[in-house]
Amino acid sequence: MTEITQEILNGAFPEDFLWGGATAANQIEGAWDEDGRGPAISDYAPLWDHEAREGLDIHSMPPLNGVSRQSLQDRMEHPERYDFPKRRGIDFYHTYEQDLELMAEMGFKVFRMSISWSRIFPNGDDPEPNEAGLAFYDRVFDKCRELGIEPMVTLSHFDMPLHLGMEYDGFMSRHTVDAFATYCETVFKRYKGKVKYWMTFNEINHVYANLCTCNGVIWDEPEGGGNPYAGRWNDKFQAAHNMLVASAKACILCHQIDPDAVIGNMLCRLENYAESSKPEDQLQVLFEDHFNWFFTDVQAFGEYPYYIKRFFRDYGVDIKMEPDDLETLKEGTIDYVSISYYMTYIMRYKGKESPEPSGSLLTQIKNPHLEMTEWGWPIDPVGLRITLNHIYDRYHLPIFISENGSGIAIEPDENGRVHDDAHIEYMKGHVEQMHQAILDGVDVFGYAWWGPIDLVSSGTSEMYKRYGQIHVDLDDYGRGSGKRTRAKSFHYYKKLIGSRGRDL
Ligand code: BGP
Repeated sequence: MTEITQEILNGAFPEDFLWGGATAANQIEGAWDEDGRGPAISDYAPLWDHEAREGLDIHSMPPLNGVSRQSLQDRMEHPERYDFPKRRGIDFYHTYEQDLELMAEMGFKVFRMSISWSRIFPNGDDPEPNEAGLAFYDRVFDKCRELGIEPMVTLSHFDMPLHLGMEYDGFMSRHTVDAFATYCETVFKRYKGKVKYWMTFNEINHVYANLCTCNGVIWDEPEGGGNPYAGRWNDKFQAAHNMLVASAKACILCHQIDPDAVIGNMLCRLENYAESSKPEDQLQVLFEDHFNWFFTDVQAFGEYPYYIKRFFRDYGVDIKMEPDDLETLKEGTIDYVSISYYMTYIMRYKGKESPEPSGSLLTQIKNPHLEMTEWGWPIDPVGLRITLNHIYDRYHLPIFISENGSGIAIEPDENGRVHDDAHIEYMKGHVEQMHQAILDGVDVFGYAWWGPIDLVSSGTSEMYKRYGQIHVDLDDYGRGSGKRTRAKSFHYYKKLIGSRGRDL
């Protein structure tokens, strides 16, 4: 619980506040087949090329990273037809020292990153871990510690060993739950004392609805084409249940192995507004909220919430559980809540008495009061304050903002300078509102900007969608020197951290 001191009343953030940035292995590391790493599904995420994107209605994009078995097989058999930027990342596997030094120069207290599961277990379920993979993360954590940066580690961030997807349908199978638990046990033991903050599945609510690379569920395309992910609520919630059990097992193991460590969830937080004051629009907000809260409710309270039962009944969802699953969920609750927050959403009544989640994470209805990013994401700093209050009110757990930021298309000018004012504006607005939430009494203990160093977009595999305070000279096709440049926002964030948030 944050004590509201005079300093905080005067605009400062708590002294031990964790300022920093967030990344994911599959978006930065590259070195996809080095040192014994096994292939991951994310290695096969192709690039959305610009021309296709120009004429594209952003709302009609297929599910994030969703792959059918046929398209995955095509990618594996014909790699020459595709470009796979996630295989290259930004070469962090080789540049991590220099990159972390730049983050330390900005004053980072925390660096959120993920472990690539297939570096540790190349097939996901090998009898022994891969020592070279384990050693890589030792080097990264040691470097973080040397620089005074706390590593915060996501166990699974849109990433799954290919073998578990192809052979077991990922988290549709309990085999994957066991494999995940073994992987967690291995890394908790190995990095005990080096890593204090863990989190389980990145944006678990995102993963289940859109079935992306993280849960490994790969489905056949329906006869005559179409979206293999549409409907299928029973399968989706079966995989979701298995992931929730896997997440709870990770929490239990973490607490057993390292009592000094803490472990959280990661929720893609959707703050929903009603389009009008019509009661039905408010009802739609309630429905959507339930789907957004659902995963965190299970992870924080250790049980299935009341409202999901109606959805299960109406949509014929009948989850198969192992005898001790409910106990595992009860025992394996989280220590803190972590969220990604990018935007808010407008809800209009869909005319159904029973809720069905939209399955889309892009807002369908434009909010006339908000500006949008170049990628059509509404910018809503006040929404962050509202959302932090809602979360704290519901869970009474400390909150870490594990992602916030805005992607912009920006390149250095002729003098090599990167004038990314839009990043600064975005950060300023959100940090201001985060401070208001702290004054409201919300226990927020850290803030990680998404992509402090430019990285490959998870949604589109572009480099062109840049978030970084550190610009990386690489284009979507991996062309460029890879040179790192301090953008204008680098100096801004450094001043902000140095002044404990006072110098906005
Ligand atoms: C979140 C993911 C991140 C990240 C971010 C920005 O959903 O957890 O991995 O990529 O969104 O999205 P994008 O890369 O599509 O701009």
